Amino acid sequence: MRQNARLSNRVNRREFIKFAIGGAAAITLPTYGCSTSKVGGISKTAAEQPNIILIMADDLGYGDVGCYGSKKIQTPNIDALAKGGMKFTDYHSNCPVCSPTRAALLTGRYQQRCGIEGVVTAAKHRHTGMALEEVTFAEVLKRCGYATGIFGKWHVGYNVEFNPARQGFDEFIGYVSGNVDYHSHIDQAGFEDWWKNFQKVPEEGYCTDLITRHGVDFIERHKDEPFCLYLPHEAPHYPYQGRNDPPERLPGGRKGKKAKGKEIARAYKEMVEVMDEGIGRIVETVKRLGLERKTFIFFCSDNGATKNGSNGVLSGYKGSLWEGGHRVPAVAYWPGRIKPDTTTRQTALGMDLFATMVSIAGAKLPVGLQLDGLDLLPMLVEGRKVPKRTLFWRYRKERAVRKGPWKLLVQGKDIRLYNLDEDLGEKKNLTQAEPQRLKALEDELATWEQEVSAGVKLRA
Ligand SMILES: [Ca+2]
Repeated sequence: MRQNARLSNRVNRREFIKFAIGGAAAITLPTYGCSTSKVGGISKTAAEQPNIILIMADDLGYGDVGCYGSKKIQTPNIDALAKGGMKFTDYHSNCPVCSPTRAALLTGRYQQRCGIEGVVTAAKHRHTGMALEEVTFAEVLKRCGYATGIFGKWHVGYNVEFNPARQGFDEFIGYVSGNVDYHSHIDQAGFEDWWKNFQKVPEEGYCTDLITRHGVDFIERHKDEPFCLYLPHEAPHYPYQGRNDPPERLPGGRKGKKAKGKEIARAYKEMVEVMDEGIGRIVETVKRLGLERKTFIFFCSDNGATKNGSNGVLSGYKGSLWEGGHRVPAVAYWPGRIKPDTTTRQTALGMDLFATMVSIAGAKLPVGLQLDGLDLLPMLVEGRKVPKRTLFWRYRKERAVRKGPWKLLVQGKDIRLYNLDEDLGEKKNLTQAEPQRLKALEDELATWEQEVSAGVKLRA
């Protein structure tokens, strides 16, 4: 390893060595490993490396979960994780839509740095995706001895060249597009989209149940070694289909029955509840195998709900930078490490999970890699405050900046300033009352935009 490598936003490609995988094209893995130093108060030896399970819902809103106040939807298993762990009230996805949130989650950096600023669409099968030189948490954990698996939605690259198996995941079963029919697994553009690593391998079953089943199987097979399981669920993203509903998308481009009106509300509730049931099965598996105290479980959503779901008291929906677009449910669970039944008001973002997982594993980052996200472990296990910072969102013509309780929201020519401690619903615009604060946040935004966009070619 070149210890004197120049620090750069991107890891220099010469830092990588080539590995062959299953006869397929070579993949690249960075040359780094594990640390035995104490991180977050935890001493890491290979035998003691905690397992990591990251479960993410798709389009689940701030008001769609029982412990976040939903009266319509029952989520006893997510609620139990919150009861036994920590519930976040100020956790955010990095973007109000799918692909950019996932790029940030996977890389621990603002998605703007890798050019995934919009949805990687299946519509035209555009040959876009997250570049392989981007370092994912799976690559870092794999190099540190972890078995890595992803079961569910990928959505940061449609083509095989962008497959999760080329981004550090030993095992991938699921779909690469933004959504599939829950039964036929046909994507929005009419293509079958159910993969086992590099191959399309059809599998019968309801999407949510398959994701759970493969997750349980992965835990059982890897119970004797450290593992990192990433379960990006489809629920409750459309198409709105319960377990016993007919397929909407049929082979040959034929159309089946599509849910409308009250059927959508009924299906939506069922979709969340089946996912919750699956989360219960994952937790039950961890307990049954005696892994509960050495397994960190994190649950979150990838963006806010659409109008078919609930964002609780928040304004706005998926696709906007109102709080409802990106403030989402999140729960961390780790018996013996995270104090039960706690609620944190600390602000956290999806991109923080990379640094947090690295810390939990005692892994080393490749030389030159600079994460934007922060390690949340000291906050999770020791109750420390997350260091003060300014956070940024950018999606289409919208920008948002958070600093403490203050939020700058720019939507085209509309500029608003809110104090979220006093006004979570973003009703009272304070731009007139706080001109200096407004100017300072605008300046920070301009600096950030310049910094993240330097040298980045937009891919999506
Ligand atoms: Ca989504």
